[in-house]
Amino acid sequence: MALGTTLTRRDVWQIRRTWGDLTVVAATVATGALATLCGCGGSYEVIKFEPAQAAEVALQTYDKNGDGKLDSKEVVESPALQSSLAKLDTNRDKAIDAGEIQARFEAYKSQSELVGSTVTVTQKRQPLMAATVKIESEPFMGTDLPVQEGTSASDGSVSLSSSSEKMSGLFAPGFYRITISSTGAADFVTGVEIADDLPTAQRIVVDVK
Ligand SMILES: [Ca+2]
Ligand SMILES: [Ca+2]
Repeated sequence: MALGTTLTRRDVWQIRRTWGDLTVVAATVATGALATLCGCGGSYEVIKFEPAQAAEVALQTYDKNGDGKLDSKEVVESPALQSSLAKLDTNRDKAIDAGEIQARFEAYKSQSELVGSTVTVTQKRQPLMAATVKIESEPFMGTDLPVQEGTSASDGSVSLSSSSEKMSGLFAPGFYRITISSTGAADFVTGVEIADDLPTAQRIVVDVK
């Protein structure tokens, strides 16, 4: 089925349709947030992608000097990887290699299939109203995940909606690019890794410069 259609208890959530070496897993909806937003509950099947392939695509995309790792200059092209460099860099060589990216995608396998995240926009630490927010998966995660968008309220909070209504505010674990647009200012772009084991990524606060 296509994303965006009405989900029923037995529907297959085909988050990944075109990625190679697809693995189908049965996922139990674990988060209360998801159950609430769906008005449902129970089990879904989620198609996940192959961690090694996501890592390989990331390297192919950003490793301009071909040394097999992404240094601080190369990751500028991927705001989410840039924001996660220190955390991903487990061997402390100040760069991200395919194995380090793959390890994160492997870790998601034991985490929730979808993670609920909220976004608040501030400017100089004060709530920024009427800013538009777009959150999209980084290209190495494929093109099937829906874009999430919203506009900040007077308290800076953003109610996200997605082309797949049932996924509004819910994210497959991974790396996301956030673009904030507000009147009279250039777009502000940043990135985030969203995952179960990153509580701060579930309450994203973007302070626009
Ligand atoms: Ca490199
Ligand atoms: Ca490293």
